[in-house]
Amino acid sequence: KTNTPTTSQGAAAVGATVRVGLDPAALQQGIVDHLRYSIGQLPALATPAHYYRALALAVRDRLQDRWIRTTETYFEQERKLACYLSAEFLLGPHLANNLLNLGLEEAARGALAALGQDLDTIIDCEPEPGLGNGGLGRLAACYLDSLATLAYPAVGYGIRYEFGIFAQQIRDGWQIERTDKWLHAGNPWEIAKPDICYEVNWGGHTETYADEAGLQRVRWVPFRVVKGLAYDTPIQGFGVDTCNTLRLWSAEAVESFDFQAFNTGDYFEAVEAKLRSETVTKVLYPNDEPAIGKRLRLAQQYFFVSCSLQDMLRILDLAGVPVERFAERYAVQLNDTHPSIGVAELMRLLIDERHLDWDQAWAITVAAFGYTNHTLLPEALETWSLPLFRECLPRHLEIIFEINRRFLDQVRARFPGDEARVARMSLIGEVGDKQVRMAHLASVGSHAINGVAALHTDLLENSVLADFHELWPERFSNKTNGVTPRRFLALANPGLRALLDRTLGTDWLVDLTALRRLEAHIEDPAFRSEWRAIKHANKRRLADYIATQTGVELDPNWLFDIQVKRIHEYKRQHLNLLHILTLYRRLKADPGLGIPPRAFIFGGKAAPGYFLAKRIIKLINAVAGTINADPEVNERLKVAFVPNFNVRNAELIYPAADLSEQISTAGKEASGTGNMKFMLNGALTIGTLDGANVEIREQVGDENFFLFGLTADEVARLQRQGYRSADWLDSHAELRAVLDMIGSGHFASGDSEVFRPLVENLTDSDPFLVLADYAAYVACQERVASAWSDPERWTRMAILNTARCGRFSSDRAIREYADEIWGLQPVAVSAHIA
Ligand code: 8GP
Repeated sequence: KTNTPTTSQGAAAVGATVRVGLDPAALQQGIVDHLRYSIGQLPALATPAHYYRALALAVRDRLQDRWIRTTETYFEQERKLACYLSAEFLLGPHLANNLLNLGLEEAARGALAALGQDLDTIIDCEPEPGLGNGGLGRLAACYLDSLATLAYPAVGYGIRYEFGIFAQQIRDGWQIERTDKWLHAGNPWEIAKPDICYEVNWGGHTETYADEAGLQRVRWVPFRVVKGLAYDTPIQGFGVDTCNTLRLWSAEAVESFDFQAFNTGDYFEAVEAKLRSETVTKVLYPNDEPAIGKRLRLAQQYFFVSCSLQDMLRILDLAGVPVERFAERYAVQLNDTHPSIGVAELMRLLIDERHLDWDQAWAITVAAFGYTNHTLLPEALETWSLPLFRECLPRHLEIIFEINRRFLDQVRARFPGDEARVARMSLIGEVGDKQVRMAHLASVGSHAINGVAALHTDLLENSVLADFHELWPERFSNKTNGVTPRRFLALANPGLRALLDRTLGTDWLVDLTALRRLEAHIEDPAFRSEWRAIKHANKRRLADYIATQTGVELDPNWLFDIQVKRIHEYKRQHLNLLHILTLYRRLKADPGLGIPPRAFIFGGKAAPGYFLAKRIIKLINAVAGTINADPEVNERLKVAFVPNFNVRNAELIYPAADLSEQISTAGKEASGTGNMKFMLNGALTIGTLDGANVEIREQVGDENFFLFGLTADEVARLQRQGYRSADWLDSHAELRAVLDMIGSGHFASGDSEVFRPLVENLTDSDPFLVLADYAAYVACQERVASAWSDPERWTRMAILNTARCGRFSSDRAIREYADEIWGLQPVAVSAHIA
């Protein structure tokens, strides 16, 4: 074969159609080519992991034209762009999701089959990008999916952590953390963009100088400079050509050697400085709620926010748009306070680097930013000690002082003489050591502030941000969370997806309210029995997974009662345990007791430094060990702890649930999103009036929701009056007996020490009112048992849960953000793909 220019052009042209063709033959060719040219693997020796990478690359090729066309369209049409700033994106595996969104599932299955491979095995080879802790990070991922599906111009900006959330192992009942080396075998989904790179300063001091026009300006002389490099991941919408970008920043040293140090002979100091720079994006902080106030965490936040804002300014320059129009072109959403340093950074960029005056810069900043709050827990509200902040970000502290001076003047003008209010609202807290209050910075610097469920927004307006609400009521609104039905129904529950498609058509995938039409089938016994068969198969699938992971065998005919989420006292996994132990004691006392058999399934990670949360995991496993091995009870009760709860196994867990445990202390869970994923898959909820549970109950009807417990108002009142957990103990012999049993070492081979801190926490202080809600919870679980004993009734209720979950689609939530906060219009993208 001669290698003349004509033949190689011809080959390129043929190659091009092969690269983008959506039929099985083209995809097969793509896989074979990548195996050979990108991976260099002999077909005879290729493992499923090799096929995974080859298929992923072939799928990415098929995203590429849409991706480029999408970027081009936004640029040409000069449209406003939503920039979602988040320190976490808990994406979960990409392959299956991209196949679904591109309509390529069957083609991929066929192409692999022709190569003697099985698609499901290949999908299982993908390491999970776990760049988030829990709710907030997963919400960001659902929102990216909806933004692309609804054709909104948007970019996600975040951090490319080299190590994501730790992998959890259970050893002897204890949580063990293992580093998550998700990039170990490379990441076929991302494209490095080494030319998109910014310098980020750190530390040092500021100086004033006069510019050419004699104007006084400020210069920041940093102690250190780090480079941020862009890595882009395509976010393909479902059933559209829109393919948006997730841009994650990775830190690099500016120079690989500090030559000064090198010349003076301190080679190790030079290399160490390089390592320090690159440490910035090394690892995700594994804390779910509490803020930690660590320097490296501030460095991460500032690093990714600075890169992102510099990127926005560069794109504006490329488009020839004057910087004065920044807020017409960008809506910048702060996913909690982690990116809130952006308020001061945009001011710095506009004033120090673009030479705008203060008022102009401030008007742009406030118009551009929106702030979403995700928690009311006081320990989660971010503050930075003033000395630390000054040392790291000296210029930003000056800017924050000036923002504060002007802001407090406004407060004084509005509320003359109210110095207590001024102190409460200040961006600088003066209680104890001085701190910078990031929620205040975010609130002052944003034109829109929102909570994530109706109750949460209400509480936000009346407690944590009450003063701000009084000053600017028009800035506040609620945006109840939502979840993507593509991943959490279509991908997670193929059986139900097929039934829905057959019964309703496929529009539910992009209009979740279409599920309402299921109600017409609720009285059809054949439909109900099909529904039950699907649930049964999902339970079988989960039982198999649990058996291989833990050795615990579960019977799919039992009630699957599931609580999966981060382990936290306010989420009250221990309340769930108290119920299990109540049943255990009752059964031991009366082996003939008529209770329906139940499998209690838990999953979730504890922050590595959270002592009580780790004890709760140990207790769950200890109880599981005792109960599962006891023939007197193990035909009615079993307990399993699924290790390493993550997006991948979540997709097995939600569809298998009969009962969803949403039992947080009222007023503590901002929204919850797991509650929505369970509902979507036809689980019934047992829950308190907390977070989005309130709205779930409204939608599904109170007769289809198991409600118990104190309300947020009652909780607050009780705590004001001085809650004494001992009072609850005195009146409940059964509760006392259960606590004594835990304390006695019954589940720990007689060791009475290991669970003492947990028991004493409940008997002495019980900060989350577990004991106060115990009796109501146990009584409510009896109503669950009685409903379960009528399978036809239960099935009707389950169908209604799915039918009425339309409100909880992330598509609905994103439309609300776009219309009410961002002023964003969808932009149709046409990829012109042959
Ligand atoms: C969570 C809330 O706890 C949860 O109720 C809500 O559904 C979710 O955010 C999404 O809005 N908060 C966090 O995940 C959180 O604060 N994480 C911080 C560690 C980042």
